[in-house]
Amino acid sequence: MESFLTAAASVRPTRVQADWFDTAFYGFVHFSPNTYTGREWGLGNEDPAIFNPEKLDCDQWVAAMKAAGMQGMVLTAKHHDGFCLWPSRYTDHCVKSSPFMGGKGDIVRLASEACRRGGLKFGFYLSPWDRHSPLYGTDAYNDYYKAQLTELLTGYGDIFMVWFDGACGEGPNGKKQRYDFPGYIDLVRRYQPNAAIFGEYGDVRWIGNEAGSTRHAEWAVIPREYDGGSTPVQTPPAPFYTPSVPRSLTDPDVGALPDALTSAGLIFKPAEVDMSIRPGWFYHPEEEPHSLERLFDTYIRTVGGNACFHLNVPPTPEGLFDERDVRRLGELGEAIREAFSEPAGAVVEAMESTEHRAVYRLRWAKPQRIRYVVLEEALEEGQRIESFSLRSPDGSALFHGTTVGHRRICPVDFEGDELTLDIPFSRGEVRLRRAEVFA
Ligand code: FUL
Repeated sequence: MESFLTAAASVRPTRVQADWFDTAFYGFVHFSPNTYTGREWGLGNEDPAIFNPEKLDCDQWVAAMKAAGMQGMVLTAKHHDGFCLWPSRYTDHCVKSSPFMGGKGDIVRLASEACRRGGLKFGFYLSPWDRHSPLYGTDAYNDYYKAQLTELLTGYGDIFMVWFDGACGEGPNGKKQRYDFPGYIDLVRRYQPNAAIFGEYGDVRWIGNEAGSTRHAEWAVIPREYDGGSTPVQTPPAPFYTPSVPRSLTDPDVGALPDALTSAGLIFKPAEVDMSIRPGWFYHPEEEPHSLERLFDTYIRTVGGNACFHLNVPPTPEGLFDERDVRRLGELGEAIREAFSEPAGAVVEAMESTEHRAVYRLRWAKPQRIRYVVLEEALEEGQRIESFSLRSPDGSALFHGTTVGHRRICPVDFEGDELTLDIPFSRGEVRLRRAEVFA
């Protein structure tokens, strides 16, 4: 048991995963013929003639995302309808056949160039599920998909993220496809070794819902059973390994001790929270953006909950972000900047530190009202903290938390110049990267 805990405490991220974690908050852009039909899942038989974003302005997208504090953008290069936003050599079901820029346009190029100009990282989503391709459901489809993936990986500069959607429905001939994920992953590693891969076989996993819900305790170190088999296993099988425990990424206790202790071994695979600023992934004029309160709270629970936040903003049929969304993104960025603009300069002193327990004192220069405490573990050495509390000098609890990991943002309401961070149980010796308080 003790040796397994020691091994669990040292499960480490790859450099790609560590860089991805520091990207923290980035945007999603869902854009396709659905933008013109009002659907969420296109049928695959949409006429490319409907796709014509006459006022397309990717610089406007970038400016709005940057105002929110995002550091990257992931564009749906192809959604389930099979329509490609770039002029693919392998199909005519793409921008070539649309009236957009007289068939000479390339939205992947325009978006990636706008990102580079504006200082955002760029990535893409390429739906494996394709309701248009006549090859879908045959081995030839995997070749087609890989050829398209290669076009995107080699033609558009540095890619920070490739997002593989696990959705697998029927194609135009009623057949389902067996996706060659290991083959797709090989291509990403070959052409874009710095790209983080989202999906069952990738570096980053789905949190388990699309509503921005988060767990009581979020672990980046999880049983190998949640992975398709590509991620290196970093521990031996756990002491209570039980082959029959059923697991799903929607479970409430992914990676928690009962889950870890019954696994066949642990991997490092952190969670991404994907949600849309509106109810739909694609633009529907009648929908409104979510409230600032909901978005800000989601930011605190995701970026401040050992996950990354991937927030979708859908362009209108004209190719612009809706002014209502632009305004909301600006408000969100303002709220984030306001909350984290005044670090009190806390000095951290270890009062006690043993293999499984630690106590720290945080002290800052002048008494003031504190609204947030931000904690980070040195994740390159492993995720270790199981539970913690923040206490005022008189011993009263200000906040009870579980995991910390990449970052934990703790909302508090407290006036003073000192507090105690009490960690009653960690899987191994605690290593903090940062502990800071904000007025
Ligand atoms: C899902 C898709 O079916 C949705 O349309 C959307 O793209 C979401 C991000 O992933 O699997």
